[in-house]
Amino acid sequence: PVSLCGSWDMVSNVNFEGYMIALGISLYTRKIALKIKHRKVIEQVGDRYVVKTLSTFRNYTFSFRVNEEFQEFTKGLDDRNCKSLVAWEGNKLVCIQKGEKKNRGWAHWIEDDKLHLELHCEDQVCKQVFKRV
Ligand code: RET
Repeated sequence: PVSLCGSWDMVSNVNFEGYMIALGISLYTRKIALKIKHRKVIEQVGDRYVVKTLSTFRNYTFSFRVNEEFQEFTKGLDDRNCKSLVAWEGNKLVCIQKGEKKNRGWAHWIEDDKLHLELHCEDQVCKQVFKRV
């Protein structure tokens, strides 16, 4: 598939609020998080991916190997521990985040030169689109 690597700037963000509420993120953090644009920086170092979500408010970075379960602590988001697993499903890079929250995970793919990210938790789905910087 097309490489996800590079720097990407947010162009749209649908139902981020619903997703954050499902995660139990505080009103204070939600108010700020809703107003800011995120930049996604995806790097590949050997067989390891590093994904950075950068903003003027807070950053969140994690890294993983595809098909290898890892311990994820969602520091600065909802501060939970997950057992996460990322795998390719066709052209989508799909993550399942097992933990306290049901049906939690995300998927990344490229469509029309844009980076798409769908985040889900419980019954909420957030859809984000990014363009190359
Ligand atoms: C920000 C700002 C502080 C509050 C919240 C944030 C959410 C970040 C999220 C990042 C997800 C990244 C994923 C990347 C996959 O490749 C923007 C750090 C809640 C939800 C899943």
